[in-house]
Amino acid sequence: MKCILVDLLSAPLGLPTRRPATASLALQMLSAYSQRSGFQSVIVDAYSSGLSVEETAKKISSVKGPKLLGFAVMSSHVVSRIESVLTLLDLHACDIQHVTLGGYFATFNQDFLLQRLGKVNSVMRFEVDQVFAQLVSAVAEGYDWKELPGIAYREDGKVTVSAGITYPRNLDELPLADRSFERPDTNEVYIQTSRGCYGKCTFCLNIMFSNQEGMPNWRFRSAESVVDEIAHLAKDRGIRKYNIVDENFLGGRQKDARWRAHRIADLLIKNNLNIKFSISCRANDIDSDLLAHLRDAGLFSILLGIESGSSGFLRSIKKGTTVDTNTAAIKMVREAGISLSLGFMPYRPGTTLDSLDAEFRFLDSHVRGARLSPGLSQQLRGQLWVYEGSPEYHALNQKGVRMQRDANTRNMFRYAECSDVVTFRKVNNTLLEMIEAAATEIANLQIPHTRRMAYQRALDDLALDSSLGNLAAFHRHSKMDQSAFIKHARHPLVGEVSDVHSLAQIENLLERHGDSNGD
Ligand code: B12
Ligand code: SF4
Repeated sequence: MKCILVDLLSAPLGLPTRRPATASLALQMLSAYSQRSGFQSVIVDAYSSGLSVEETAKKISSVKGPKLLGFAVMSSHVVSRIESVLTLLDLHACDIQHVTLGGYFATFNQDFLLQRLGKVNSVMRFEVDQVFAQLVSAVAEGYDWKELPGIAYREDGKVTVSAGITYPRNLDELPLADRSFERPDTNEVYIQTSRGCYGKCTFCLNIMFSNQEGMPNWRFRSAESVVDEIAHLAKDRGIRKYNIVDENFLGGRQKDARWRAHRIADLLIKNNLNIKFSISCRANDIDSDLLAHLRDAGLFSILLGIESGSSGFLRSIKKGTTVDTNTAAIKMVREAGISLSLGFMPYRPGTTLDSLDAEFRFLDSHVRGARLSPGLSQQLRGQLWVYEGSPEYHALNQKGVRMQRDANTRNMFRYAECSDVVTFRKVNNTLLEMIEAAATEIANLQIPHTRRMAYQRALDDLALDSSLGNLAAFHRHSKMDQSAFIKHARHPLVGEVSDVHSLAQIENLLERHGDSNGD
């Protein structure tokens, strides 16, 4: 029995998603586990290689012998593609004996998926590392896979979910990701060093996924295991850039978590690996010493869930940080010369023009001129997504906020917004999207890095200035004539960006408006 694991090309959700550097880490980990259990596996990485539905189906059918076919379902966007691939495949002729799905979206939407995709036999929920290998073995040997924990399937016309969830407690016991299907020229990979988070943010899907009763809410690999994997990839394959996918790399302020982070830095430096890596963490967990140590070991970018400049909102989402902690963290990251990525959501239930103004001003005061990745326009249009079943979803329900299932994403809910905000947002986001399009063009320019950074900062300033300017204009016009605002909202420079058709024009434009200052 072979397993074929497929990651399909997906369309982005509101935010631009570049094609990933490599195949899904989840599939690489499942592949490694099934190989350890004695099964061969093949990863069809349609997403990062840009394969069409037809090419994907062709590749699947070219694998010989009895097979179990698995699709990664990270978001709803791949569902119609999975449907198309399955329509093209004659499962019987291809000797595919079982089709399964797994991943974030699959975990919370088993009923929808099993009802819509008739050729799918099962949905594997939550972290299924060991259970996936057990499914492959059950299908190969013909024993009852429906007894496996956390598996959903159709029975008597209904969707049934088997009891239990098995989570790996000790991540060092998991086999290392199978990277044999990565393109040989890959210079950037995803890597996981921990799972879960001790936070209690009411909107967070990650903790609904990774934190289960009876399990520590943050599980981690040892520093030695992490650095051994990196050392192997750096020395044998020359890979220089590592995107650490952990929700919370630092894991908290307790001794063992901090010790691990320092130890990872020590080992990276001692091994002289000369790599770069990015992390996500909470603002209240960083300090200057740790940041400097990690930076010296190669840390180049941090994603901080700042979310807002309003203490009331931070309290309401149970962020567990204050505005002061957040601003101190931003300052430390800037001073350390590390690139900053912000989780920020000015648009949320209850947003008003005044709250937007306060949020934009927060960005103006604390991140203008910072080395941001991605650019500021994404923070200026950030939105709180309400996931079905999250504490935020229940809280809004209790408050009687009107919510509606989002047809596109399915497990997210839209909430009523004030009409002024809806109008403002529509116009301002259009302008911000134009800026993002210009930023994408600049990212592809063959120019020195420092020049690219200067351009990026100029666009960030532009995004901020336009948003603040538009908001002020909207305040002036909204009561009188909203259509006048829509017509006049264009910041002159943004108007120019939208007319830009060539890269040379972008260069000229930004030069005329000056490179930005900043750190
Ligand atoms: C890295 C990442 C990406 C990368 C993926 C690169 C790649 N080649 O895989 C990029 C940037 C491309 C990306 C894109 C998107 N992402 Co993303 N991403 C992540 C992130 C940070 C890590 C995922 C990861 O690798 N985890 C490590 C692996 C080992 O864990 P895992 O994926 O959970 O896999 C386990 C199980 O889920 C299961 N499993 C997973 N796949 C499969 C498949 C089968 C067959 C089986 C049986 C089991 C199984 O087994 C694995 C082992 O236990 C997560 C957040 C997080 N910290 O987890 C968000 C996250 C998964 N992404 C999310 C979203 C929304 C998106 C986008 C829609 C964003 C966009 N703007 O377009 C797209 C959709 C992509 C798609 N194909 O559908 C959401 C999903 C929310 C939801 N759907 O309910 C998350 C949770 C972030 C968030 N909190 O909002 N993403
Ligand atoms: S800090 Fe991040 S990962 Fe942790 S609970 Fe909050 S949103 Fe989720």
